[in-house]
Amino acid sequence: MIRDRLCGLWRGGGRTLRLWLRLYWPVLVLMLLLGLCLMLRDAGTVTIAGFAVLAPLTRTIQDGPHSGVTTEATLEVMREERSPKYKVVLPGCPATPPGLLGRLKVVEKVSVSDVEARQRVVVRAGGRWWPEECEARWRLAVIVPYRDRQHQIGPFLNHMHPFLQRQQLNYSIYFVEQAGSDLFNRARLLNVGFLEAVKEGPWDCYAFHDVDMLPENDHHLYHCSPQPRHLAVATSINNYKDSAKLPYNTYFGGACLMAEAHLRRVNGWSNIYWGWGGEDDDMWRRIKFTDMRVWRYPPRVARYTMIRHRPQPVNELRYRLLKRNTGRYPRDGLSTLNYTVTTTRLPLYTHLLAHIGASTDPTGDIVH
Ligand code: BGN
Repeated sequence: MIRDRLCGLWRGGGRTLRLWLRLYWPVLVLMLLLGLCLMLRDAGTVTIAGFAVLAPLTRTIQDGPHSGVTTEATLEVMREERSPKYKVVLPGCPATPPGLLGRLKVVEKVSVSDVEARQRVVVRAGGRWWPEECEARWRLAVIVPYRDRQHQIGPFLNHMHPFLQRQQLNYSIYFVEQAGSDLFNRARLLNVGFLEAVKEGPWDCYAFHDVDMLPENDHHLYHCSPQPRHLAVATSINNYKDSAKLPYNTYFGGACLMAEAHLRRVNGWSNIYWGWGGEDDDMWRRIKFTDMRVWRYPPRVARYTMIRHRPQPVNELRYRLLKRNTGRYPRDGLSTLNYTVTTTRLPLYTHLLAHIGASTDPTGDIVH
């Protein structure tokens, strides 16, 4: 009898369970799925954006805009984002950035602290920035050599940060200041900037940019090109004449853009040009000599304002050095440069104070 009762209860319970299951099975399935997702998330394989993440489309931070970056301010963010719990799914940025303005106004008088007030919230320490809404197409290091031009740093940052941001680049700005009072050696400073930036790379390309050259049109994209690119094609100082049409059509000064491979191929810039002039012409010849070609965008987009300043002492030796430059490049450039540098991360740029030797010091100055 007891057995019959127990069997009845069991059968009754079975009916209730079946009824319950028939009514609530979707809830059960959902709970099971939820549990599974939580387990996978803890194992580091499920990402943001809900469940609909396809494994082949995910890119870890190691490949993303923060890769290889070591600025102190970003270290904490990187540590957090590099943790295996996170993967970021971002679409690639469009080939033509959507927020470009076209013609721009250059503001020639603005202090660094004014720019900081506006840009500090978006730019990371050391002048680092990348778009949050998409994966940048290009990583760019902007290298700016200077000395005694403090008043031009404000206008440069004021112009270039928003310019590069509208172009959705993953970039950093390095100012390389020459220590001491010797003649200015722009090319050595560019080499120093390159070698220091490489350590924080990888960067796809490098803009070698004078502090007084400001682009007037943001359709002039600072995207890498298959060949070295001259940027400052039509400048205010030349009445915006197309440098390709000037009698002196090998002009490569003001600003240019090169990939790491381009620069390594020519062994960087020559170290032996002290004082104004000639080092950019030397680079033009290196490019030609190593079978590359200089590309330029049309002058209506590649327009630059040059902020006026006192002229620098010229390099009287430049014609002689240029005459002898053929074939010298393997013995004069990145491979022969000696320098020391002090690095400071400022809110809107990385400052490199470079000791690059003296013009009388023959280090690296092989002039055959
Ligand atoms: C050139 C200089 C360049 C300089 C431009 C600026 C020389 C060497 C002799 C050809 N070159 O004349 O270094 O960037 O002017 O306009 O002086």
